Amino acid sequence: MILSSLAQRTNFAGPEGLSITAFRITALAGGVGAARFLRGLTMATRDDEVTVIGNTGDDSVMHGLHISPDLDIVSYTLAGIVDDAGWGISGDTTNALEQMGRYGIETWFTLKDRDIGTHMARTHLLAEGLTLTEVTDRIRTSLGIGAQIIPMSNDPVRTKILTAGGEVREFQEYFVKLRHSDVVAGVEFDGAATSTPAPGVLEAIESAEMIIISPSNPVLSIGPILSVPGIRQAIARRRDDVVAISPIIAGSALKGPAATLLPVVGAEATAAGVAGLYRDICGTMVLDKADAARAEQVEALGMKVLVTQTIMHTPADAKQLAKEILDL
Ligand code: FO1
Repeated sequence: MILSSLAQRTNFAGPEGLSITAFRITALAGGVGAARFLRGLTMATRDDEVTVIGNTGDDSVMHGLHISPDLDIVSYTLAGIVDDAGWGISGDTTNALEQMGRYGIETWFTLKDRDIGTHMARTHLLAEGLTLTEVTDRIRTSLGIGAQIIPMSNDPVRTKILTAGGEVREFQEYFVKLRHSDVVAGVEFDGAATSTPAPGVLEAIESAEMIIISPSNPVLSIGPILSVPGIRQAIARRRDDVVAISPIIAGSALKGPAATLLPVVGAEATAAGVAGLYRDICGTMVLDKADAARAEQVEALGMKVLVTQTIMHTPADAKQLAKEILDL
């Protein structure tokens, strides 16, 4: 059975007096795909029952500012202020960046004005001695978000891309500047070996009724979270209560380089390949209808399978997907 204890659920009066059952859910999340799913999840259950463990492998210092792209993407999305691009703030302007460009400074990473405010605040608070956990919580509460959002670690873990040409790239250089055009020979998580999970991460995994691995890039987004010593082991102990949504549909990712990176870590570029990477930590895989024929292959790995529509065109689609997962 997927849910460890029905007794842990709490009932509360929802809109129009409906009684809704809330679940304590912990979700592992990367950027845009995860955030869209999480918006649906917080609509399908109570947002204060959701804890998000966010990837910080993409973090970077740009122009002296500490950027945490995946934490911000999740925060802006759950706050309802995210831009249509999936990152940044809707309606934001580029005055500061244009001014920097006049001084000959590289502007390939589009930091817009209000978004810069977030990065200035984060950098300022970190310099004052707050941890990334505390800063992320300040941003989340200030934006009126009910879900908990915690970084995977307060220690610097940085994703590095090793190219077939022998270069080592910073993540955002590979992802944004070069539009993930490199042939990738390997992916490393610098600092992971000596990092520790941020406060609350292991507790959120241990106490959740269900743990969801969002439809994020398994190599670049979920990989760094699992590289923090102790996290993968803690999730493996909850395997029966873990559900992962494949970000690969019919052999392709909706966004980003997930399909080309799976073979780099020895996995097939299919939903079954994703399942293979998660087989030790995940009891149930959610496949898109387009991959129904892969269900048997995934079941052969000892996993249960839910086949449904996983493409989220609208928040209502995301809510429906979340509801089907909660109904498991
Ligand atoms: N993604 C882009 O494709 N181009 C950008 O210029 C860009 C700027 C940016 C600024 C702040 C931020 O928080 C995110 C930003 N992203 C941008 C998204 C980000 O690079 C990636 O989507 C994530 O790192 C991968 O999840």
